[in-house]
Amino acid sequence: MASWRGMRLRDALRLYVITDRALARGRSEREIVHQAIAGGATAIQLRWKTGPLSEALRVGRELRELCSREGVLFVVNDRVDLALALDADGVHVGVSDLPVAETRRLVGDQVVIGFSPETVEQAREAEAAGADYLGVGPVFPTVTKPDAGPAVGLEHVQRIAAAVRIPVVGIGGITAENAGAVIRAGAVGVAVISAVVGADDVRLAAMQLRSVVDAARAEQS
Ligand code: 3NM
Repeated sequence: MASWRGMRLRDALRLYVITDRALARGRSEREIVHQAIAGGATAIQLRWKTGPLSEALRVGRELRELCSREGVLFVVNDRVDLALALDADGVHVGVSDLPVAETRRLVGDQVVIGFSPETVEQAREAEAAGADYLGVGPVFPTVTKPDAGPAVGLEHVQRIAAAVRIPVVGIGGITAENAGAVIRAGAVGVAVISAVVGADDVRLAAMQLRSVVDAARAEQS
């Protein structure tokens, strides 16, 4: 598979669904991701915060296979080692992970690097260091990531999107009701956990979000 870096990344970031075992109500990551892709998810992120890495590797292999089969971008959160072991398409790092430049040195020039900046300055630095996209949030209040801090709002998405050339996705508290506003603020897509992973019907939730994002993107172009 050719690298996802470059122009096709903008389309791959439209609906970015992040796994969370605690919100899945007993459903496996594989089941959630299968349904999310069926509903139109364009990117999947394995987010593994607790539990043995051997289990992350097992689950990651399942998701890697599903994403490859469906032509969906597969990203690993935080862990460069896990991303490499899984032959992931991308790795997503934050301000307390390995810096973007070191991550780029480790993963080579084919792997997509996502970064979560807190400031416009960090966004510019990450772009210069080789990040391919930025995750900006929490756009709206969220209880899913207690340490994410207060909501930064749509204006912050707008400021960062205007300051860089790489694509931006909004994250945090995003639902089908507010996703259009995130796109209109300059994001190419939305990253969600609870709106999809926590939904009764994961496929339907993904379909609804995807159609809102696509409609808002069509308005912008
Ligand atoms: N990162 P939900 S907010 C994983 O602001 C994550 O960087 C955030 O979950 C950030 O869609 C967040 O349920 C949680 O609000 C997103």
